[in-house]
Amino acid sequence: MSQVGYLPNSSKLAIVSSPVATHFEIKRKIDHAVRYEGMLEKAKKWPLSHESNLFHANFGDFTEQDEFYLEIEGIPSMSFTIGNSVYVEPHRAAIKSFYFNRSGTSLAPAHAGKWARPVGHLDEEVSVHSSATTTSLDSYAVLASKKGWYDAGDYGKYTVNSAIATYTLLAAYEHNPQYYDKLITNIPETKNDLPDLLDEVRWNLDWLATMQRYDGAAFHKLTTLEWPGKVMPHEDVEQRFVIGVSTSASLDLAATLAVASRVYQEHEPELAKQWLVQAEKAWEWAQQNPDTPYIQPNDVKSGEYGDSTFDDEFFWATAELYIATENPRYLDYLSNSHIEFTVPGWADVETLGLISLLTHGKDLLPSLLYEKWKQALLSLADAISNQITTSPYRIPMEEADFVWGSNSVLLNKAMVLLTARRFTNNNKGYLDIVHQSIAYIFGTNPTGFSFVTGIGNRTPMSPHHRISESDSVEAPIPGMLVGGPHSGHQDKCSYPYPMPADSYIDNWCSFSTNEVAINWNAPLVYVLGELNALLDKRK
Ligand code: 9MR
Repeated sequence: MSQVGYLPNSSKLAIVSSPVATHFEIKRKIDHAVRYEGMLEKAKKWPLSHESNLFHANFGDFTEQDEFYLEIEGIPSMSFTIGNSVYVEPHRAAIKSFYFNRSGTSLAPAHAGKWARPVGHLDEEVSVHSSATTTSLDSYAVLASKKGWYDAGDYGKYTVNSAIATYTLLAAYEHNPQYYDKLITNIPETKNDLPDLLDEVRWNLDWLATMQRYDGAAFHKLTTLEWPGKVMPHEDVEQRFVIGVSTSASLDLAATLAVASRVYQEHEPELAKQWLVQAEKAWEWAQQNPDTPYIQPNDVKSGEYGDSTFDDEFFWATAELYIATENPRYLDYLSNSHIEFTVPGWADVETLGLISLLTHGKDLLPSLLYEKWKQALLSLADAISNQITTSPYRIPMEEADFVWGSNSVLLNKAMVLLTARRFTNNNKGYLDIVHQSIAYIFGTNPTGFSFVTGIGNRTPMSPHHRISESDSVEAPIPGMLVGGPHSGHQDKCSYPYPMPADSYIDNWCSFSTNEVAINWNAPLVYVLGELNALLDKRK
């Protein structure tokens, strides 16, 4: 069951294994009155999980709002809530987790409670690694590259991953500004004029803007040479470096700063202008250097975010720059592109550009092109929708989706469905799949875990997250989505259930299933925010 509960008008499915009974009852917690009854239905076997005897208790048409429990003979009863605000706190916590992962600042008890901590990684004097030097910028140079969010369980700051995470949060804002204008997350900037989500994202944009070399290229990442120890930020005092430059980082920086220039235009016009200049400079650099992959130097151990195809980054950056400038040279490029649109991920970003073009481009694009791209988004959404029949959980997840960070694959699919919903009358179909996907994330999955720290009654307690592991607080930082099941087992931990959808353990050891990352949390924010905002509009 979903451990956070269900929206009244959403699909609702409990999945139970090997019941002796044939029917189920839903009882109200306060007086044990039976409020709903139904027959259990045999669910198909999922080849990606060991569970073989699964049954559905489908109560989608039960819309009463209260606290309930599901009762099935021979199985411990399961409590749940139905209410319009079940996603409000999870959503706020998912945003707040970015604050908890800020680099270069102390967190005060007033904002961080028991997770208050001293400042670490000021990054006022970062070295330039030999992989990023030029004749004008040698390895004796030091740069300031302050602020930003830690990428994940490590303390690195990576341009490529930061870009998609930042875009996704800005898209959340752009698609529902009225909703986010009111949303308070209790951060140091809460009292200023900017909405809290934009304050949070600004923390990372200020850093991202420093990741541009004087010639326009973007540094690929900022990390230590080795992985940091299992220590708090202020205890990790190894020298940090900007490392490598790449076509992907440069175009991702271009795209993200172009998006930022339109979102912050009204609040910060000067900054918006500067970001746009930087974005065009990064795009120019990529034109001159269209095939510069990041190659991990021998003395560097931190994450790679390596990529070798850049058509998608070109499409994304060009789309955002066209929206920002309306310069026909960008439109020429887009009109001649034959790119295929896929589920977004850090290495596949063309669909982010598509979403922006459809959201902002109606009056900027020739109508034929606009229609063609609209159809492309709907085709992608329909292809995703067709995948739900493969699993008893009715989620669009196939074997190839169980990669490192599988939970984010599902949420990025949900984000595609929610954006497609805006351009079609298919309201119910896409939404049902999104609700099922959220229920999977919050516990309706073969592991029985809600995959978000602190949200639910069985949640990750030992995520691969250095702060949570090395502070003295038992509970991890709340609101963080773990990567989720997959059978790569790169960490060589011991997995009792090795099949792809079962392969998850709640252990620090498991960096391939139990790490957290900003690009995984961002679509969680997007999806919960969109569902909350839809309800808000109906009030
Ligand atoms: O999310 C990344 C995943 O797609 C890759 O398969 C994996 C191995 O290269 O790396 C993941 O990203 C990690 C990054 O390299 C360093 N910070 C932690 C990230 C999450 O595990």
